[in-house]
Amino acid sequence: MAEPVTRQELLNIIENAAREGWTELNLSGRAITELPPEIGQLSNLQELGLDNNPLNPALQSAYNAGLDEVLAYLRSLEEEAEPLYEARLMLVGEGAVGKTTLLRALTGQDPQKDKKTTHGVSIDIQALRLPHLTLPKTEIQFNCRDFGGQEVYRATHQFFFSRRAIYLLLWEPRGGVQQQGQVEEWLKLIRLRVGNEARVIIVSTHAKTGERIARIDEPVFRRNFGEMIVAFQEVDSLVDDEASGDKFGVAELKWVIAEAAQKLDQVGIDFNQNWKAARDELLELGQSEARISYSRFVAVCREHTLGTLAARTLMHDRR
Ligand SMILES: Nc1nc2c(ncn2[C@@H]2O[C@H](COP(=O)(O)OP(=O)(O)O)[C@@H](O)[C@H]2O)c(=O)[nH]1
Ligand SMILES: [Mg+2]
Repeated sequence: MAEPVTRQELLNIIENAAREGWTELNLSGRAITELPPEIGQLSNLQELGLDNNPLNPALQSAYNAGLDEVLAYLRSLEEEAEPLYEARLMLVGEGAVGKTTLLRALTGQDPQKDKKTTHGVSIDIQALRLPHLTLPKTEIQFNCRDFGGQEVYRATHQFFFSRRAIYLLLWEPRGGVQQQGQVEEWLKLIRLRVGNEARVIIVSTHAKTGERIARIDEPVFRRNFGEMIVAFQEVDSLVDDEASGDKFGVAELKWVIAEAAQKLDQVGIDFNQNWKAARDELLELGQSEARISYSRFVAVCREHTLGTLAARTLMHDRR
């Protein structure tokens, strides 16, 4: 039996085949679920063997129908792939430093209206769209997570792991001298969970209350946490800023968030639109149902013709 083939090996084979004008390509029994769209470039190809592979259902049915169908399927994948400008925005910090209020200010909601207290197990997920700073007509969508109470400590493993995240680490300058130590603890926790590639914006709230008691030593933080720290920002989520129409410091914070997100490797890479559609449907289900059963998950993936590989990445991304 032939060896399983990696995506890179497949691309190398295709490159060879293109150069040498192969008319036949046998990839039977190579543990293939998806094919790179590049196969479509093999203009001399007359026979393609894909037997005994765990092909994704869409590819399998195309294969059953013949080579033309496979090529049409691969073309459709290329057409539907679109860059995805999306990131997570994680609001972390001690209780009552202003996470919920800032999230409301960022998303243009009245900060004090029907305020829900965020303690216990709640995680508030809100969408925030910011214009891309250099690409016209492009927005970055942020899925923001505001962790209520102690939940963040318990949920750490699931919720911290993300390569497409920006962290807003909030602290309250009125809170006294222990603030510096708490900010440091949070940075350590983030580094532990995410690694040095985590991107953190340190935000002090209550900037306009005139009661700044605590200071944090920015050079020390920069020295100890290096690249992780994107910026130090100040906001007051309850005070209007005439010039921007946002709350004080929030317009600038949005700018810093957008800029940091644009630099993330995972923002703006091509994503299959079926994947995105399935993900959005699952997110929606997640709003109304506490748990989504495995069979329901599979059903949604099938409906959007996702292969097993794509479904698996989706399962991770939902966390
Ligand atoms: N003046 C002022 N009050 C704030 C600010 N941010 C939060 N607050 C108030 O501080 C309290 C705690 O805020 P909250 O957002 O619930 O904190 P969380 O526990 O971190 O989510 C609330 O009464 C808010 O109205 C701010 O920037 N300025
Ligand atoms: Mg809160």
